[in-house]
Amino acid sequence: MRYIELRSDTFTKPTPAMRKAMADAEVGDDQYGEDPTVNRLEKRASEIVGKEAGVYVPSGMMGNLCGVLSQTQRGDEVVLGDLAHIVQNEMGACFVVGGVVPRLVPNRDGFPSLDDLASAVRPQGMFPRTSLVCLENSHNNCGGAVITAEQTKSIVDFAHVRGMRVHLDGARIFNAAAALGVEAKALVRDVDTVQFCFSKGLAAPVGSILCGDGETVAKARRVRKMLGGAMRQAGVIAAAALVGLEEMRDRLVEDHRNAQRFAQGLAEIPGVRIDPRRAVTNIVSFEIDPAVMDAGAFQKACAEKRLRVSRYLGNSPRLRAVTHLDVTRDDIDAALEIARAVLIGAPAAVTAGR
Ligand code: TLP
Repeated sequence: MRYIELRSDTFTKPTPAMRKAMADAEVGDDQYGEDPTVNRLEKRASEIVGKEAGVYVPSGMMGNLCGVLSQTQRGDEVVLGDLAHIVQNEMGACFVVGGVVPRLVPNRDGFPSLDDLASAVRPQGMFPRTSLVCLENSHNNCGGAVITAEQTKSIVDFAHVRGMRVHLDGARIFNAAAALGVEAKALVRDVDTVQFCFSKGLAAPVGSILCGDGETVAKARRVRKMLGGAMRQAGVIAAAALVGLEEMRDRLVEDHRNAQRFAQGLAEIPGVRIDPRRAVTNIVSFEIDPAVMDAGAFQKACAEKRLRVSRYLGNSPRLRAVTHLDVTRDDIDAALEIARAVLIGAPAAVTAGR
């Protein structure tokens, strides 16, 4: 019996079309710029998001690292929302490896307010230089919240007049675009760099890309190599990413419908705390009333019934369910049955050994 896998959209398996494309991929040495499939992916991906150039990287984390390190110097400050994936989930890589200092502002529904930003930017003089602002769309740790092109522009305008650049962690930018009913291009038009992932909703097995102007991407290519990430016959994996890019964007709305169905179903289960209106993309964030059951115990009991959900930030009371290609509407209904059975069968305040 299979699991209903809602821990992440990173769990998708390559489709038959992806496997065929991988088997047939034309390859070369990417470090010499001679892998035709990687070159095609970089060209097509940058075209789709309306940027001049792109560099294929093994992971979203490396995309963020390349984006941040190619636009900052050691000792610079980088303004980030306190719930940003870069801050919470990336081992502090930008700060440790890049030597930049995080200047955190509160995340308000997925993006920092202009007032918070204004107070984060240092006056010139004996202070660190604030050179970069990072945004995230959709926002993982804010339950898949999205920011509009106008909201993005207001932050970018603010940053640019102060000489700062803006990097967007767009790991799930196509989910944000689908939720807002706009092209991804519109959402990234104003930012200087954007990284997005092929390995999440687009269902490819490996890889992300950093896109931006030619000069910044050329710098990022050097950063990628410094990080140990220049690749050789990467066309084998880039081929699957190309299939994801062309075939998966239009179906993300289905994942969003499933997420909404799950959120609404959860809202009807006593003991679940959720506002289904906030599930606008493929991420559902919810809590279990601790008087009914501890979040860890709920997660464990669900897993025993073959439903897997994840826990935000390792051990927070918030749980996360992510829909994707390998989750059907029937799976969602079955998942709701499991959640209901676990909670209704729960003796008061069950706690899991952590
Ligand atoms: N996020 C993963 C986990 O790390 C939490 C997931 O399952 O959602 N930016 C954002 C907004 C992300 O959600 C992720 C992955 C990344 C960057 C990093 O991508 P990878 O895992 O490819 O390095």
